[in-house]
Amino acid sequence: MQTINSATLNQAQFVCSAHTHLEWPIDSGSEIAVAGRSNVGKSSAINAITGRTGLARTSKTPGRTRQIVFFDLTPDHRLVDLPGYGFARTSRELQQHWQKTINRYFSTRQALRGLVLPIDIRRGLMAMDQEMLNWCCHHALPVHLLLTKRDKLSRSAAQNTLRTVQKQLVESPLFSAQLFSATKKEGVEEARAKIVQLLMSEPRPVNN
Ligand SMILES: Nc1nc2c(ncn2[C@@H]2O[C@H](COP(=O)(O)OP(=O)(O)OP(=O)(O)O)[C@@H](O)[C@H]2O)c(=O)[nH]1
Ligand SMILES: [Mg+2]
Repeated sequence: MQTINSATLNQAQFVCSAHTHLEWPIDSGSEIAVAGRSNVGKSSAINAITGRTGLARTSKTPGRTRQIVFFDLTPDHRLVDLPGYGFARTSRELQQHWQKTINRYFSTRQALRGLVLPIDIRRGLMAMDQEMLNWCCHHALPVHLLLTKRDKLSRSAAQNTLRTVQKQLVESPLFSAQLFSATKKEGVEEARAKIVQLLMSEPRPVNN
């Protein structure tokens, strides 16, 4: 597999927006998914991290990303933008469809090496984030938390929240956290380095 570095992330290119698993790219190489609550700044984080304004679609309206969106970095490496969880106004039918699709993605995707989990720094870890972390812990999937919208808090308040979240994380080498602001481009290099490290890590055991 090709070696990569932070600059590789600038090569991100849209591949496809998949409504069902039949549209997913072939499960080879390695990929990192960005998942988290609706409207926390997942798509904005992808744009900041790839240095490509407008690559992933962002919106003030929660629930904007409704499909699994795949971006190629190289023929062997991808970034994946997942629909936000916890968006109540989606129809029950669509919620169930998404639940199933995302479960399938997490439990079968061999290429998946880790998760970037943005959380809104003003809210901290919420119940659904905890559920996600428990699941990842159980399945030995590394998670890197981005405490997004850092610019909405003072520096000292942001540092306090980071310390609180770090204490809440299960003491596991699988989990890490950092401050992040897509608007101020803060924490971008740290996030890029982490993503590259995860993309180059060994695959986890997956039951197909
Ligand atoms: N102040 C500030 N606003 C941000 C930041 N990141 C995202 N936002 C804003 O938060 C809103 C949601 O951003 P998105 O990136 O679309 O969030 P998302 O998590 O992809 O949303 P869904 O796909 O709808 O779940 C937009 O209005 C962004 O401009 C940030 O670092 N600072
Ligand atoms: Mg989005």
